[in-house]
Amino acid sequence: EDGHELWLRYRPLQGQAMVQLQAGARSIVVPAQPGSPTLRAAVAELQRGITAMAGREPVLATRIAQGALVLATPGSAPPGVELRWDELGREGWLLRSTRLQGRPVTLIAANGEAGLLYGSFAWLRAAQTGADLSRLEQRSVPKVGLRLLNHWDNLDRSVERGYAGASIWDWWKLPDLLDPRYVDYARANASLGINGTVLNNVNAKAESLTAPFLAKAAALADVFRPYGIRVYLSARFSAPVELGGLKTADPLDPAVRAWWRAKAAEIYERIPDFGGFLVKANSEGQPGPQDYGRHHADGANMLAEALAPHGGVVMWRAFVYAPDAKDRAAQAFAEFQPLDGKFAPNVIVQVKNGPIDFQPREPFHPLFGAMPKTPLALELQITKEYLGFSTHLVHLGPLFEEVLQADTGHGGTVARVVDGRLHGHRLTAIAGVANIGTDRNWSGSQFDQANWYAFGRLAWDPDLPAAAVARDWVAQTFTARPAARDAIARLMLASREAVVDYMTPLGLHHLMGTGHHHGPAPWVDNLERADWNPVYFHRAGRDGIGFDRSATGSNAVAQYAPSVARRFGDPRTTPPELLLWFHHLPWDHAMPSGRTLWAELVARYDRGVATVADMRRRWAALEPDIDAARHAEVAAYLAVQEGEARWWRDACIAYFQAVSGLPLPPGVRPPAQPLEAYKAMRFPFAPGRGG
Ligand code: BDP
Repeated sequence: EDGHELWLRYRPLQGQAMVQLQAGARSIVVPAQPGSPTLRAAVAELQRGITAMAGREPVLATRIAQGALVLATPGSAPPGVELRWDELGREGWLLRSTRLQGRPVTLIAANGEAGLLYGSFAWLRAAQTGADLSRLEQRSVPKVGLRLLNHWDNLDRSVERGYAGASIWDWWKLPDLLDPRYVDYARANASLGINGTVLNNVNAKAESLTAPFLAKAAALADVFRPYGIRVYLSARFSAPVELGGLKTADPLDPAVRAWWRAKAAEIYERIPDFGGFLVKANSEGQPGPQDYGRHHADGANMLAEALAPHGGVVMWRAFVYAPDAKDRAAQAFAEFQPLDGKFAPNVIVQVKNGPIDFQPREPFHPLFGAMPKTPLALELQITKEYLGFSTHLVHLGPLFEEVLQADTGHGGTVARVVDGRLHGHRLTAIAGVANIGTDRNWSGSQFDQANWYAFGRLAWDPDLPAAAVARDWVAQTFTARPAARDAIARLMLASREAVVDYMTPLGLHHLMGTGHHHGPAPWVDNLERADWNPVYFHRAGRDGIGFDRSATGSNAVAQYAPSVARRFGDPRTTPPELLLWFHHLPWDHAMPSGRTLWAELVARYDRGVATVADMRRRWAALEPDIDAARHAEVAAYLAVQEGEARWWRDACIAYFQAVSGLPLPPGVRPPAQPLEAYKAMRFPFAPGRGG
């Protein structure tokens, strides 16, 4: 066991579960033989899973027999199948234990083959997680239309913010060599319902749009198609200049528009179901429409016009901030909100979960709910750039859940904005920045697989409880025995709050080391741009700590709906978790716990370290339940994490003590080293920048 099989391990079932499985999956009845590639993928997965879990291969049949798994669509359903097909939508599925022709069978029903594939994976999940297979009645329809991974993979196979080895796309050998991993990648994604993938980094090279690279992308698209996954590309806005030899990339220039139309036609020639473009423009030095005095909608609409005849979409990112902005957190709203209603119908504006940048905790982005005329996609980061890379066990399910369930104050949660229900949009999307690489375990650590998994499940249904998703993952990945399963899931669910505590408690943010974002560096104040410096974000001094985003400060809080702005605008009603995000407060500010702000800050750092120490103990106790190699790997990483949690705690306390001039609260352990020692640490080879 090295984690390579992800959650699709299909280990033999035990006891009653085995008896049920053998009785309920004797044969697979399919609508047509040999069927389309998607149907074949579904059947192959069922055969693989059942053979491995039940110890014998199910027969493929066209006639109903006792214990059959019957794959049915409206056109192919055997007589006697009665269900409300319209409730299943295009990709939804139904699992039902029933009787057909007097024989007990299990129905896997869907309107199309993608739904049959998802339903087959759902049935396998039910088997792996210990569901009663003789009494199944489950139905699920995805709430979000486009469920995408965003790979920040470069053409030289480095991965920006990747901590799991090199890019799995072997561009050099494509299109001639198709690594078998591509199929496993597609299986894993299809098992979660992910139906699209952006192959290349948002900091894009124009070369990805040249004929040789399009041939490579087309080869991947051919592998993924049977699994319901479409390929997308990040597009560099200045490509018409760099590739086309034009003098400008001005979106209003007819020659530029013609270039993109021709490029789109060329892409669809090779990839008929190409999904569209993801664009990072006028952000962190990337070219964009503002270079020509145009705004984001001009740029997005030009690309949308080129893709529209082919059915493609533009995902235009809202991650922008200017060096002179008085508050970086307010910039995206200021640039994008006024453009509501100006985007073409096939444009989705893709917004990060929070207004800064994938921090351990941020409030939800104020654009959610504030652009009713524009479809907004939620962008989450699965790779743990700011959360301890792949050496820290931080389960992101609760982070994703927190943003999805946040009430925007505009009449619904972020989930309701993103799934289109709040404002009646049919074009809907969720994107996750992938954590996948060439490591045997795919994600850099065993537990980081769970972040990929949680993303996929929540993209399909943003209202799933993170705790239930974590339990499913554990059951499929480690063990379905309830006691051990629940113990592991509890450990995962506590881990997100732990990282917040030991890195950036009480709403602090962006205290990480320069560039690579490894380790604590709250003292950094000398970077070229003010809004890259940790001191810009925490604003600690003798007088207190925190970024005043209330009416007395930057007033970024006013970008939220009035009810939310009122709550976050007053320190008395701001949840402690976000206090220093919105307020600058004196060190002796009284906290709900009865402690001063300074004592509370120290207590939270201590709590973070203590939680990690506890996670380590709990993991050690699970040794009998887990195979040796994976147990040892996780244990080694937890030891690293505990050491680094202490380092974070010590360095931050040493620094904040120096700027506040306050003594440590009574009984608190002093930092292990003097502040200067932490400041002197260097990590030139920390991973993740990748070009
Ligand atoms: C930041 C990363 C940077 C990305 C950028 C983005 O540090 O590498 O290019 O986000 O999302 O989090 O474009």
